[in-house]
Amino acid sequence: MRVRVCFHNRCFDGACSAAVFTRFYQSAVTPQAEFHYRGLIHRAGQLFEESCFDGDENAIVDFKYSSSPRLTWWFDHHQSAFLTPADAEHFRRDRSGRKFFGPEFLSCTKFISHIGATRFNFQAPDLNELVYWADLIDGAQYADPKVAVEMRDAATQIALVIESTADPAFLPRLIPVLATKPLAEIASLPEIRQSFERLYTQHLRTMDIIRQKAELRGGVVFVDVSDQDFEGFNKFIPYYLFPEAVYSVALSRSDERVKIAVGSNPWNPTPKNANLASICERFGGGGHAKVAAISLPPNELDRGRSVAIAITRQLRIELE
Ligand SMILES: [Mn+2]
Repeated sequence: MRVRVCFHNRCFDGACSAAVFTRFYQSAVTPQAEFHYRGLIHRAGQLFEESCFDGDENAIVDFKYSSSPRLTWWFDHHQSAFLTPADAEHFRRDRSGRKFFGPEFLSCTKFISHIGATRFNFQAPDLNELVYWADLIDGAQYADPKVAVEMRDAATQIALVIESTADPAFLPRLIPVLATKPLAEIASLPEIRQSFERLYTQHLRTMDIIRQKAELRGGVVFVDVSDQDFEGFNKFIPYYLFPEAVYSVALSRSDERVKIAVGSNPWNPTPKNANLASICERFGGGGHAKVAAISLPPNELDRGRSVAIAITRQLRIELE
């Protein structure tokens, strides 16, 4: 039995979902299966090619639904799991008992382990640690920004490596390890250790730059790093450096886009009434009420900067 597992690429929850699904399948269906993993990314237009589903069984975890008749298992927890109303309808009509949607779950990893336990009598107490951390990381439920920014825990170190990998063979190699070994042991593997150290050095450098460039005023921290050669950065850095910040607005630029990231500080108790998704939608972006973003073409830096400044001003007024 050849099982193809497609998972959300470069995402801790995506990789952990594939690991938990593997153990679930071995326990609930057959231990004699051969697993093949493939990471999927969000992109415009068609998400899946039919050739993705080349197993005797084909699963998708932590990623959008596909109405392909070749898809036999599906687990997702994203609000936007269905690309079209036709896909949602196709799922609604499914009677296989093998496709599951849990938008109330913070992580797909926890969702798979929950469905496994409640419907298939699947138990794997050695995976509790993995499930716990996937929920914490994917749900951004950290007790304080130190856990997310200082990355002293094995899980957060592995997450940094997973999120930054450019090697398509890395996660297919790591998933069976996540499925069977404790996180501390995985974090100390030379391949993980070395990548983490390199990435963490970069992360510290990024933090220095943000510290120098950030402007905190009226409860909003504004960061313009568009002259730097890094695009995204750990979104908790501004709150780690500036706990008084209620909101953050960051302008960055890469070869692909100019990005304005807008977020709110989950550890600052000040009431937050702004809906950041609605604010970003006005400029062609979107997201969630508490974290949202706008992407512009890479040649529109000036417009990006004026949008970022306008949003910063609006949020400061909101807090007055
Ligand atoms: Mn997820």
